[in-house]
Formats: sequence, C-alpha cells, structure tokens
Amino acid sequence: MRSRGAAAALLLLAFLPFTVSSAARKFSVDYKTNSFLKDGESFRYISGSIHYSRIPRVYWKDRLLKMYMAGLNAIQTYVPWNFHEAIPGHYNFSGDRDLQHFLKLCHDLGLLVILRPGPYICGEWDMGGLPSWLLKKKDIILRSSDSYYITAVDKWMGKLLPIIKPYLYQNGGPIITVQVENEYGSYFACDFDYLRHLIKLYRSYLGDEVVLFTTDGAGVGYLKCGSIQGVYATVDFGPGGNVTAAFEAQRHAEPRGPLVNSEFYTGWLDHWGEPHSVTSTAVVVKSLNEMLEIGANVNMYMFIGGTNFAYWNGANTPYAPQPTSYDYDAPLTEAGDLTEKYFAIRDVIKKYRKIPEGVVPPSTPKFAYGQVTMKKLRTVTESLDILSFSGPVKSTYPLTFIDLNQSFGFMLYQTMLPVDCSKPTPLSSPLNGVHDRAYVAVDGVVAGILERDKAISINITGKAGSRLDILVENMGRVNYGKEINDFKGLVYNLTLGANILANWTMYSLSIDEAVKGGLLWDRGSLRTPKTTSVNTAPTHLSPPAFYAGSFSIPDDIPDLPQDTYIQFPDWRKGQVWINGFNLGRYWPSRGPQITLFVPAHLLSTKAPNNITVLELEASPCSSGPCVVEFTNTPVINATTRYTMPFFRGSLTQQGFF
Ligand code: NDJ
Repeated sequence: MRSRGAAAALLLLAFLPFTVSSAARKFSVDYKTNSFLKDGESFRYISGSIHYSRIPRVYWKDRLLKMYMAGLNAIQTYVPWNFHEAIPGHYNFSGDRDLQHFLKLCHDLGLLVILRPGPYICGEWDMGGLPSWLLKKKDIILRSSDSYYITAVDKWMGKLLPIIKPYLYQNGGPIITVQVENEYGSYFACDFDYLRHLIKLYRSYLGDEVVLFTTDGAGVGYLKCGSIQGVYATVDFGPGGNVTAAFEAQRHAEPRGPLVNSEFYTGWLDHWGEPHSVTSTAVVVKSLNEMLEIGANVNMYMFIGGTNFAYWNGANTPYAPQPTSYDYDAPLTEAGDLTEKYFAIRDVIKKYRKIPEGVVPPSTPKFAYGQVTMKKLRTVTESLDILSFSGPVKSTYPLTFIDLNQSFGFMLYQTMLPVDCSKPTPLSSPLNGVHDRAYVAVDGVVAGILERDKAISINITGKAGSRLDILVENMGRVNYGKEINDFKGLVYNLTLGANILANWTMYSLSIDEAVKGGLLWDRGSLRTPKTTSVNTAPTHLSPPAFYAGSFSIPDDIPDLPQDTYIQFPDWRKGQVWINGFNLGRYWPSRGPQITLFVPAHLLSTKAPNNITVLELEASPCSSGPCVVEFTNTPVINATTRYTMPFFRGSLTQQGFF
C-alpha cells in the first residue's frame, strides 16, 4: 500500500501542466552577446501577436499552427483584465477565456510565449483592458499609485499570476518573458512608484528569475517615463522607417542586451467612418528583413487580429470607436485565412531560420447561406418589462452606466418635456456628455441622434408633458491616452432650450441576457412591421427595435456548417446575435466594415439558427426586402460615407444619414 504522502505527491504530479524536468530550463538576457540566452545558448525570437480574446477557442489551434508554419518560434498575447473579471471578484477562465488551455496549446505546438498581462493593455480593447467597475471611484487615477486602483490590481494579480507561474519557461512552460504595463511612457501620469509596485508584485508571484520587460514607442521621450531600472526596456515601431535609428532609442535605455521590437506593425487599426487601413507587403517585408539581418528580436503586431465580438472594441480620441473586425491587414485575415503577406513574411523568415516542413493548413472554407427574411419583433421601449430586470431608477439628474452597475450595451433615459416646444427647440448636450450615441424620440416618434464629439444638438418639437425617450449606446471605451476613464451614458446634463432637463427615469437594459434566454422570441407573435418611421428629410429614422429571423443549414451539402459572413443590405446600425452569441456591431451606413465574421461553431445543423438584430436607426423592412444575407466574401474596406469633420462647441447638426 502506498503511503498517504506518496499518493498526495502523485496526485500533485497529475495536476502539474508539464512533466518535463525543469532543471535545465533557463531564459535570460545576455548583456555580453547582446541576445537572449535560452538554456545557455544564444537565442532570438521571431514572434507574432495573437489575442486569444479575439478568436473563438475552437480556432486557437488552427491559428497557432499557421503561425508556427510561418516560421515563428514565439507568439505574443495580452491578458485583458476586464475579459476575466467582468464583475469584481468573479473570475472567468473557461471556454473562450481559458488562458491555461491557450498556453498549453502554444507549448504543445512548440511556440514560446511573450505574455503581456498589463494590467493596462491598450490594444484597441474596451478601456485598454481595465474593468469599467474601477470607475465606481469617480475620481480614480487609472494606471497610477491611486490606492483604490492599486488594491484592485493587487487582488487581480493575486488571482492571475499564480495561474501563470507554472507556465513560465523555467517551470517547464512556454512563457519566456512577461511585460510590465504597456507603453507607460505615453501616459501622462509618469508614476514610477506605480511601476515599482507592479515589478514587486510580479516578482513576488513569479520569482526573481523571470525576464520582465517594458515596451515603449521608439523615441527617447517615450522611454523617459516608460523604462525603469531592473526591467528590460524594449521599443515598438512600424515598417518603412529607419530601423537603425529606431533601435538607437532602445540603446539609449539599454546600452547592451538584445535589440527588441515588441510591436512591429504589419497593418494598422480601423475606425468607423475612416478608410480601412492597409500596409503594403513590400514595406513590411523590407523592414522585417532589415531587423532580422541585424539580429534583432521581432514581434509582429498583429500576426492575426481576429474580431472584437460583442462590445469589446475600444476607441480613440477625439472619440472614434473601432469596428467589430480587428483584421488589421495582418498576414492572417480576421477569419484566419492565408494571404500573400503571410507567404512573403515566411519567405523572409526562411532566410534566417529553418522553417517547419510540411503543408501550411489551408484557409477554412466559407459558405454563402444566402438571404434570411427578418420580421420585426418590437421596439426597445415596448420591451422594457423583459429587458430591464431590476426596473427603473429615478434621479433628478441623469446617472451613468456605472451608477446603475451596467458596463456595456444600452441604457434608456426617460423624462417629460417641461415646456411646450411648438417651434423646433434645441435639445443639447453643451458639455459633449452623450457617451456615446443617443437615439431620441418624443412620444415614440423619432426626433434624431446625438453623438459624442460629432453632434451635440438636435431640434425637437413636442408638447409640455410629452415623453422623451433617449436610448444611449456605449460604443466602446477609450483605450489610449489620458481619457481612458470613460464614463458612459448621459454623463452631463442635457438642456432643452434654456432649461436643464430633470426628473429622469432610467432603465438599465439586460439585452444580452434577454436574447440568450430567448425572451424576445418567446413573446409569441412576430408582428408585421408597423410604420412608425418619420420620413422627413434628411433622415429616415424609426425607433430602435428588435428583429428576428431563422435559417436552417441544408443537409444535402457535405461539410457544413462552415464559416460565413453576415451583411445587412439597407440596414443602418445595430447589434446582432446568432443563436444568442453577440457577434458585434454592424454599421454599413458608415463603413468601412460591411460584413461580420460568423465562425462555423456558432451554427447548428440540427435546429434552425436564430438571428436577433437590434436596429437602432432604420431597417429596410417597411420599404423593401426585410433580409439579412450570409455571404462567403468579407468586405471590410468599403468606401466610408461619413465625412463630417470633427467639431466641438457648435450647436448645429445637420445631414445625418
Ligand atoms: O501597445 C499599443 C497596442 O496595444 C500600441 N498601439 C497599438 C496600435 O494598434 C495597440 O494599441 C498604439 N495605439 S500606439 C494607439 C493608437 C492611437 C491612434
């Protein structure tokens, strides 16, 4: 019979992620040879960024294998805090959030990992990865020694870092380096006590051996507040410039040690209303070659961008949210498809290291399921009993999303017109406090749209006592710069003519839960569209409303379901769910993204597939074909139709389409 101690030891072994002996495994910076040292030998990484939070778990292996087959020996990923701790103290590391599974896959495929746990990550991700509940402390200074912030960071890292520890290289895992913060030198706070606190925290959980690093823009100015004693300083820069000059900035902070470009941009990010970013393959491979030739370590940002599903996109300032697709013009497309950029990069890598033999996994096939007829369910205001579980909250002046404990999505604000507005009267947000877009109706008739940094006033008419409905959409929190403490909702008072509007009734809306629970569909009769639209120039808007449709996958075609793309002919702007999964935002009237990626695993061959749409501006259903369409070809580079220049302070808004 085995002793209890031996049995316990065996049990422990069964739970350790790696069985290899970790005795020989060492990873360090070598200041003598200006390189990294892996197990005592000079080592250089050629890496690519992949954010597991932007790719469905079922596709992690496929994308990683394609990265491996391109000749990469490492990948780089962020850990978005708000993806794992949406509610304080409630941690989610399962399914698409299963970081340990992702790390194991990397390890099994022979890819090392450069981990960037933030806590701030930027990354075109809502609030740069920081949870919005931090804003419960209204005057919080994020990314600083603010004690409320530090307490939350300590608690989160106390959960995350012990999970990571067994996956460190020296413990038998794939993680070779861990980044502290992200481009901290670009942030106004310049708080070295905060950086020192993070370093202590990382070291206390991960040990003294782990290679910690910082990343900053390749300019001495950025490194001033970004680099810190005891942590290896690296830089980031894109293609097309002077590689030697860029690395000189790194040399300013690190006179010796490996040259590292932690973010070499293979493409760039997009914003709604701006043309799709494209970076030429020729420029990318030229700079990549120059860096590899001088022995530098390179991480390509992004190697695959993926998708901002649901509400995860961030925004830049002046307020410009990023679209659902995070394709990034990267070497693997949003859907993981191979591109000419992929093969050109592989050809460059071939010159510097032996790339794996065998075939590169092919692009996944796409299928055009065709058109699906949609029917109107009901408007948002008609659905309040099923959308607002907790009922309304009343307050003299408007409260924000966070005041009502809501992070994402939509909130409805209601009040009454205090005076007769028989003549068009300006409804305004003088302090630009609509965060981010407000759909306004008087007694159920649409009056117009207010939009942060773009349209701070509209004219409305109505009698005293008429009901004013304002549905406010959170379009994604700012992820970069000094405005990342981005409160949502009506964050300042609205005025009607000379009056400040008061006596608000506010509904926190649980739309995702209602869609997932089938509550909107369960209401029975799908009604034929009722025309509540006001067809007055220049807008043709109708109240925000839900639509539903379903389709079955043909059983006489082999290998279905396959990936597909959904598009919205003559729809304007909204949110779409497939079988309860929130795919993201569509906004073809602004562009450049027209189609949304629909991964095959969301679709069923056994039952009809349910599509739920929340259209915010106007559907085509009262005037033409009421359909959405599944196609096999992505369109993320359409001509953008929004040309209104940014303005602040003007009270006029015309020409919304
Ligand atoms: O580290 C940042 C990374 O996470 C650096 N970037 C990247 C752009 O893709 C990404 O956010 C910057 N973003 S500098 C700010 C862009 C402002 C227009």
